[in-house]
Amino acid sequence: MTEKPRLSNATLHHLAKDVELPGYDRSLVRIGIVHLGIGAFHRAHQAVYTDSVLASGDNRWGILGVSLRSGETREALEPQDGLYTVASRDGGGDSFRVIGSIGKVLVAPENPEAVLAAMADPDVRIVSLTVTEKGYCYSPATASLDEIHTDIVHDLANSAAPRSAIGFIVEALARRRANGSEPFTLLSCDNLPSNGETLKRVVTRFAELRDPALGLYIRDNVAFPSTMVDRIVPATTDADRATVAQSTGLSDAWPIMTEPFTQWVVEDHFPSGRPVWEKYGVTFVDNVDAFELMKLRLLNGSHSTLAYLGYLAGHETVSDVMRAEGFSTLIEAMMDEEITPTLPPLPGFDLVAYKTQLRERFRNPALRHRTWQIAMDGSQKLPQRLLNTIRKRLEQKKPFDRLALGVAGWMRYATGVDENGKPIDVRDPLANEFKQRTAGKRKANEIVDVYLGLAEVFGKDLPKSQKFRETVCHALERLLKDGAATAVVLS
Ligand code: CS2
Repeated sequence: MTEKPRLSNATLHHLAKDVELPGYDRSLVRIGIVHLGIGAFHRAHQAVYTDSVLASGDNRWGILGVSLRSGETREALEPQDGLYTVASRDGGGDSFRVIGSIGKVLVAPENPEAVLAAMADPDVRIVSLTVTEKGYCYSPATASLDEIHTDIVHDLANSAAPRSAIGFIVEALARRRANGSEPFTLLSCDNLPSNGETLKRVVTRFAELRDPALGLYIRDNVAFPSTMVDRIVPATTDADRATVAQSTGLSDAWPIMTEPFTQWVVEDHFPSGRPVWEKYGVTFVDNVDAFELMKLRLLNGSHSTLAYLGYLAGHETVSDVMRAEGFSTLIEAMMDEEITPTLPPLPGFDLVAYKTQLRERFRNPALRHRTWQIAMDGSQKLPQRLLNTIRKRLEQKKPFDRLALGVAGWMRYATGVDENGKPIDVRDPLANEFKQRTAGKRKANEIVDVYLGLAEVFGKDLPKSQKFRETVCHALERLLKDGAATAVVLS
């Protein structure tokens, strides 16, 4: 195969005819949004909606992306003038769209001052975030700032050269306040319940620790709308790069592979203005909580369960897991019998169709979404995906055996050794802790006790619940005795 020219402003005319293009003059676009955490998810989701707004002629909402860790995204996108391809795939085929909404990418550790200067620019009206659960530097069980987190300790002592998203936000807001410019609106797009409120809690606390007056100013003057975001975005592979080059005619160092489905529900509280995202499919509501709980519990709760049990049963991708015996039945019963009765009502919303569609999305044969990818950071994900649902079931005095099997699957996975005795590459801020604490433990009750000692994950209540302990122990016993594949079939 001959090497295709690289995607850039100058090569757009080489693109295959059916590729959708940013149909606007990119040189006229001004930066109005700074996005922290410019990973694949943002580029598959918010940046696509914003591209449509720019194409409508409103050029105030260009995005400046910030990587808080490595320079990989900048290295991929800079030679491409910020352009990249989004491939939407399902069994019916692929469609390709080149997105132009990202104007520039900064790498925070290289030049924190440049990031702060961008965030302090009065033209910037929104700072959005996809920094993953651990980027909030909080304790997952309580969702309040982890005041002894190394990045938080560092940022409190070095306000002009922060490392964490929280440190950047507070310093930028302090500068805007000192300059007399309006604060920006903060838009959390991570999978956390009441993500706006959570962000407000950690940001305000951090500011208060710096200066109580700044904490009060932020509490009273900055908007933190909550959002529910949804699109499944597997990590890009070299095979994906080859498909994109072949199909579009241009090579792209970091295209995004995703599904056709996309959803964004946002609380409409943007005192400094916002793009007309509603024209392009975004739903604006007064309160997003019911949508967020529905998505976190049904989609992400099922996803994590499929990931841990599926990985242990030897499956590489979610669609492989959905095809294996017993998994689809398990997930359907878990959704209908154990999760749905915990959800607040959403009048007029067709929950049955939503759940059917979710399972179809998990089955999408064109997406290679690895169980290992979803299994990452379980300690940060479990509370909102499975444990809060279980809390509700305990309150209702109803069974939760399938949810408990998901939790036991995580415990088994996080020991770091698979069912064939091979090591698992567990990615989690607490990975070493799991390994050390579970080493040499063989019995289900001993392993469960070790995990229940992690108050930052299980809180203070669950370890005290006899019912919780027993149900998880029973599930883990089955996993240890029969293996995940059989335990799922028998569940
Ligand atoms: C997944 C999510 O990786 C994970 O943990 O469950 O990223 C999921 O694909 C998205 O939330 C879908 O919107």
